[in-house]
Amino acid sequence: MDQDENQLKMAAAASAVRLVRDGMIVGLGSGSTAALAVNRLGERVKQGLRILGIPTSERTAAQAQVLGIPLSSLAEEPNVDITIDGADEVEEGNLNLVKGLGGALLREKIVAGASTRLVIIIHGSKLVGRLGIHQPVPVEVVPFGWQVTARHLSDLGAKTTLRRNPGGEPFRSDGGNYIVDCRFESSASAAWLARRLDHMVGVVEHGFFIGLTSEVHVAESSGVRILS
Ligand code: DER
Repeated sequence: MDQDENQLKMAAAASAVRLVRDGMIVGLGSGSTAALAVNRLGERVKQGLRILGIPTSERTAAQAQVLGIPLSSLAEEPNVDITIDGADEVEEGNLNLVKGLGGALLREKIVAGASTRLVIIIHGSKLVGRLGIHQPVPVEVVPFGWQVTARHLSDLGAKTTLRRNPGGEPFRSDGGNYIVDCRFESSASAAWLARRLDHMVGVVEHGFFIGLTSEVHVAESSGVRILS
């Protein structure tokens, strides 16, 4: 990552973390931009901020523990005040998202859905006119019969690739599932595709986040713009 991009990610992260107040239950996102927000929250906790974090991945949980951020779970705290997370693409106009290139989409979506306020932090190049054109849409699938599920995804118009680790074995999510990255070449809308994926057998969850976002903090060289 170049220095400029990192600076932008830090600016977006800092802008969102300013919204966190004493006593809040805070969803902790996953990915490199969310990790910068977790770092900033860790600094504020050291200065006396009292929060409980709900991590969206094992990696984020480990990071928060090292930083001394007290953690809880949705079992104990089912109502999350604010979640700060990154995104792979944000559609201008409706703030629908594609998430999951980091592989944590299922827990991210569960925490997002339990949150009063979902704040997305990105740099400007992630704003798009239409979702799924530049990045594939990650779809988390049950390993059993994944080839059949991939065929259903192809029938929906996707060019599918099973995500693999550098060693060649299939990538597994924190939940032990596979991820099929889908490039949709049809002109179908994200909302329509999301509804079809919601009902596809073998699909655990997909990376379209429709109607969940409260606001997006977009860092650009001119400053941080807030879209809501
Ligand atoms: O949702 C995700 O998995 C994403 O990859 C996301 O949070 C963005 O990650 P990034 O900040 O590392 O680009």
